[in-house]
Amino acid sequence: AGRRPARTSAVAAPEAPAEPRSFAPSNDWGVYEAEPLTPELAKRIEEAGIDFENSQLKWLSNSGRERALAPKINKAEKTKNEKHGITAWEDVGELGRLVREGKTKWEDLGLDDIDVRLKWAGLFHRRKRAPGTFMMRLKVPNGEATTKQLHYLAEATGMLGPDGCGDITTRANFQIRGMTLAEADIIFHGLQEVGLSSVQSGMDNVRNMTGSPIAGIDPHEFLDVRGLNYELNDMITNYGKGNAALASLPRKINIGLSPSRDDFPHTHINDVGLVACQHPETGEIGFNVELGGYFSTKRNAMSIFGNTFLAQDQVVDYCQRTLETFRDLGRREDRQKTRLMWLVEEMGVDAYREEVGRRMGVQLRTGFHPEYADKWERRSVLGIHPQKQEGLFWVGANVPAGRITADDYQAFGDIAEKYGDGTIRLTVEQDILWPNIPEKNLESMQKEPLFQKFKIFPGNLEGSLVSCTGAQFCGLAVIETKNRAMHIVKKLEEQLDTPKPVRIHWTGCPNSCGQVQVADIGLMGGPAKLNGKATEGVRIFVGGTIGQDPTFASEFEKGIACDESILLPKLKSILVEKFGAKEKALSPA
Ligand code: SRM
Ligand code: SF4
Repeated sequence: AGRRPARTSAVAAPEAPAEPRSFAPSNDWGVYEAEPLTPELAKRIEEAGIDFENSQLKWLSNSGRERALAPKINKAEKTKNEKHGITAWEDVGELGRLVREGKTKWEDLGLDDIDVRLKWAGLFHRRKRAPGTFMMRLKVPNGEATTKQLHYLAEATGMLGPDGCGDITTRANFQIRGMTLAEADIIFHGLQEVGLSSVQSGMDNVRNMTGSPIAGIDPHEFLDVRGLNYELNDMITNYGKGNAALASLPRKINIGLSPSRDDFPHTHINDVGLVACQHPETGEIGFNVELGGYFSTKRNAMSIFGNTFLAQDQVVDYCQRTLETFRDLGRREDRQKTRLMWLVEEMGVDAYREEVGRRMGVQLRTGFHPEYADKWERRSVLGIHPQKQEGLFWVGANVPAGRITADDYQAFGDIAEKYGDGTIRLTVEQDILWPNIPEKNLESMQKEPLFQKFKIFPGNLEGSLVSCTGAQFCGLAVIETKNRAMHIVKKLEEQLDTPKPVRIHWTGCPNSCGQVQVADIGLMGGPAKLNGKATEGVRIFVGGTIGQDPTFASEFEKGIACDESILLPKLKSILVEKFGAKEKALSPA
C-alpha cells in the first residue's frame, strides 16, 4: 500500500485498499459467491462425474457453466472442470515445504498440476528446456516498480544461483527464471511482502495491465493512468491474493490503457484497448474502447472500434463487467476461437456494449473518432527528456532484448534511489526508465557503470530491438531468439548507418509474443533449409506501423535460414532498400 500515485484527472485518486498489499496465505480468494446451480445443471455435473467443489464450475455463472459443459469443450476446459487452478497459490506453499522436507519432488506431480494449474500462481514449468525449473511471471501494473521491489527481485533472482535471471517482457512486466519448487513459495511470499504478485499471470487470466511508461510525467498525456491501472490490477487479482470470480475465463485477455496519442501500450493488439481522448461535445477526458485485438498461430486481428465512450470513473466497472461478460458468454470449444474478438463478433459491437452496460446498470455512451489537425509521431522514451514538472527529467535506457540479471535488478533500484524518486518504469519494448531525476543529478547519473551495458543513447537499431523468450527457455519456440537477436543487431550496427530508429522484433513461433506484426522488420521463427538440410529459419515481415493509425506488417519473405551468412545480408539489404541505411565506410586497417 502507499505507492498509488495520485491521478492528475478530475477523478479523485482511489483510496488505499483497506487490506494491506502484503499476502497472508489464506483462502481469501473465496470471497466471491457464485450463482447457485440450477437443479438441471447439478444433475448434468453429477452425471458427468465432475467433482463440483474442485472444478472451475463452482466459480462460474450458470451460463458460463453451460458453455463449460458443452459437448466439444477444449482440453484446457476439461482440465479446469476436473480441478481448477485457482487453488494453485495455496498449493505452492504446501509444495515448497514438502519438497524441502524431501517428502515430494516435481516428478511426483501430475502433468496437469505442474504444467497447467501452477500457471494460476504465475509458475510456468519449463519442461522441455529445463525440466524441474520454473519461470515466474509477475504483475507490474503500468510497468512501475520501486527500489524496495527491485532489491527484492535482485535477492530472489540471486537466490537461484547461476540459473537465475530475469526478463522485462513485451507487457512491461518482470519474469524471474530458474526457480524450483523449493524456492517458489519463498519467493511467492517475498514478492507479496513488497507489494508484488504473480497470481493469475498465466493461462486463462488477465495479463499485466499496460499503460504509459511516462504516465504522470508526460507533458502530452491526456491523463495519468497509473491510478486506474492499480485499481484494475487490484480488482482483477483481489489485491494480489487471487480472485476466483475472474480466474475462469475462456482464454487469456489483454487490457491496455493509452493516455496519449502515442498509444504506448499498443491498444490495437489488446483484447480491450482504452484510448484516452477528449469528448467533442462535453470536453471531458475519457476513453474510447477498442475491442478484440490479438495474435495467435491461426489468426492475427487488429482491434475493432468498440463504439463506446467511458468516463474515467466507469473504467474499472466497465473492465470488471466486460471480464464477467467474457467469462459467462465466451465459447469454450475450439481454443483457437475463444479470444474476446470471437465473442464480440458473435454478439456485434453494439449488443456487446448494451450487455456490458446492462451489467453496470448504466446506458453506456457510444464512441466517436477523434479528429486531430496534425499527425502524431510516436515518441521514443529512451534518452533524457524534460518532464511536465519543471526541473525534472526522465532517463530511458535500452535493455538488450529485455534480459536482466540479479545484479541489474539491484543496480536499477540503487540508481532510482540515488538519483531519482525510488521508482522505475518498464516499457513494452522491454526497456527501462527512471522518472523524476533533478537536472543537477543528470551528469553524475550518466556516469554509472550500468549505462555501459544499458545505453541511454543506443544506436538506431539496437535501441528498438524487441525479442520474445525463444528456444533457450520456451518449449513452443521453433528457433532461438534473444541471444541471436542481440548478436545480429550488433553486427548490423557495426556495418550500417541507419538514419532513424528501425524497430526489429523477433518472435520464436507464430504465437507472436514478440509482436512481429507491429514491427518495422519482424522475424518469426519458421522452417528453412540450408544446403538442402532443415535448419532454423525465419519468416520476415516488413512495414508495421504503430501509434496513430497503426497497420500490421505484411509477410515479405519466408524460409530464410537464421545462419548469419544468409540472414545478415538479407537484413542489410532490407535496411538499405526500405529504411535508407548506408554501408559504413571500412575503417583503415
Ligand atoms: Fe506470450 C504463450 C512468453 C507476450 C501471445 N508466451 C506464451 C508462453 C507462456 C508459452 C510457454 O508456456 O512457454 C511463453 C513463455 C516463455 C517464457 O519462458 O518466457 C510466452 N509472452 C511471453 C513473453 C514473456 C514474451 C517476452 O519475451 O516478452 C511475454 C509476457 C508478457 C507478460 O508479461 O504477460 C508474452 N504473448 C505475449 C504477447 C504480446 C502482448 O501481450 O502484447 C502475445 C500476443 C498478443 C496476444 O496475446 O494476443 C502473446 N503467448 C501468446 C500466445 C498466443 C495466444 C493465443 O490466443 O493463441 C501464447 C500461446 C497460448 O496462450 O496458447 C503465448
Ligand atoms: Fe515462446 Fe513462441 Fe511466445 Fe516466443 S513467440 S515466447 S517462442 S510462445
